[in-house]
Amino acid sequence: MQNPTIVIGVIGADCHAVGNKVLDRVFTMHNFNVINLGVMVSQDEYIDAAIETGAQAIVISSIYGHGEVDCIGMRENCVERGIGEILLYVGGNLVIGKHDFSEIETKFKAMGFNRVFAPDTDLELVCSLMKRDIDHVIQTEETAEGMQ
Ligand code: B12
Repeated sequence: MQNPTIVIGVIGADCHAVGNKVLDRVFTMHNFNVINLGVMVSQDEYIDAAIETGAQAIVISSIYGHGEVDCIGMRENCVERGIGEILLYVGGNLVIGKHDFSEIETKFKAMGFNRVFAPDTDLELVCSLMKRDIDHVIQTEETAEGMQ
C-alpha cells in the first residue's frame, strides 16, 4: 500500500513556523507523504492541495490563539468542494488563554474535526492514530466497493 498523503500547514494569519517544521519532520519519518503548505494558509489552499494530491487528511496547526475563528466553516467548505469525508485534524495553541482542553476539543469536534490535539500531545501517538483512522477509511471504502 502507498504511504498515506496528508496536507499540513498553519492556518490563517499565523506566522509561527517552527512547529510546522517539527511536524513535517516527524510525519515524514513515520512514512506519511507530507504536502507542507507552510504558514499563513487559507482554508481553500488546504482544500486545493488535498484535491490535487488525493490526500487522505488535512492537518491544521494554529499557534497564535485565533484557531477557532480561522477554522469556522472548514468542514462545510470541504463538503462544498467535494471532499466532505476527508479526515480533518487540528492542533496547537488553539485558543487564547488557559482553558480546559476538553472544552476546546468539544468545540472543534462540533465544527467537524475528527481529532483535536493539545500542543504537548505525543507526536508518536498522533502518527499512530492518524494511520489507524486512514486505514479504517480505506477499509470502509473497499468494503463499500466490494458490495457494489
Ligand atoms: C517564536 C514565537 C513567535 C515568533 C514567530 C517566529 C516564526 N516565524 O516562527 C514571532 C515573534 C513572530 C511571534 C509573533 C506572535 N506571537 Co508568538 N510565540 C513564539 C514562541 C516564543 C515560540 C513558538 C515556537 O516556535 N515554539 C516551538 C514549536 C516547536 O512549538 P509549537 O509552535 O507550539 O508547535 C508544536 C505544538 O503546538 C504542536 N502542534 C502544533 N500544531 C499542531 C497540529 C497537530 C495536528 C498536532 C498533533 C500538534 C500540533 O506540535 C508542534 C511541534 O512540537 C511562543 C511561546 C512558546 N514558548 O511556545 C509564542 C506564542 C506562540 N506567540 C503568541 C502570540 C500571542 C503571538 C502574537 C499574536 C504576538 C503579538 N501580539 O504580535 C504574534 C502573532 C504573529 C502572527 N501573525 O502569527 C502566543 C500565543 C498565545 C495563545 N495561542 O494563546 C505564545 C504562546 C506566547 C504566549 N505565551 O503568549 N511569536
